[in-house]
Amino acid sequence: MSIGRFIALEGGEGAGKSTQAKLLVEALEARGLQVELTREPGGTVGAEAIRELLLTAEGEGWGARAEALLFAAARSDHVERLIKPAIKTGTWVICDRFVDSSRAYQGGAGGLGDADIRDLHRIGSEGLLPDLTLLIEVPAEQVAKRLAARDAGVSDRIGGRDAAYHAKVAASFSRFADEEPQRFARIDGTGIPEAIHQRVMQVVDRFA
Ligand code: T5A
Repeated sequence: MSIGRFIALEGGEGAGKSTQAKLLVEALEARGLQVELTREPGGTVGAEAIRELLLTAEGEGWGARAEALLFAAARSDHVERLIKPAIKTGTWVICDRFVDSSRAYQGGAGGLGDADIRDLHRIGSEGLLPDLTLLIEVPAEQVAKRLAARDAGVSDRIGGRDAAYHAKVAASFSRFADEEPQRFARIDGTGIPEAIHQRVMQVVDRFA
């Protein structure tokens, strides 16, 4: 049995990650591959419960450190119960966000720094990294239009943070892609979903 691959999609709010993840899964399944689509925070029963605590539960919210720990705890469960077992049995895992989101949001925009987030990831998930990380990049003004059309001004606790926070998230992702070109591929996220999907498949075909 061949070993599976682990591909993460990353980017800011509304960049089109979920849309592209679904199209990627369909394309890989059409090739006869076994594929698991999952997301973060979430993917397992426990991690989905933590997602609720992080994004939508009523209450005063979390401090920066508690927030980072909760993301790391959710990821730990997701990695142990779903991602690693799937890869071992030859499944391709397509994950909508992974540790680079914690690095960009909690580490970069939230101010905790990259070293602490990496430490949490080492402790929680033995430092597992995707084989390939697709960074979908869309100018902020285009994303704002997409999200206004979809959400009518209602966003979750982290999505609703101000433009300066999200600009720091985008700058962090961009820096990660520059620093690790062997793992990251930048995808131009503008245009219609099918055109972006073609760009994704060009990268995946080179990698596979
Ligand atoms: N978070 C997450 C952290 O802070 N740290 C972490 O470690 C992790 C894992 C997750 C939140 O948690 C934070 C980040 C987030 O704030 P989420 O709901 O999963 O919450 O948030 P997003 O990942 O941002 O999900 P979104 O659904 O908002 O964005 P996507 O998946 O990038 O975008 P998608 O595909 O759903 O598309 C958004 C809208 O645009 C349309 C879609 O139909 C949809 O309406 N669209 C397009 N429109 C025009 N042209 C295109 N090419 C389009 N592609 C999609």
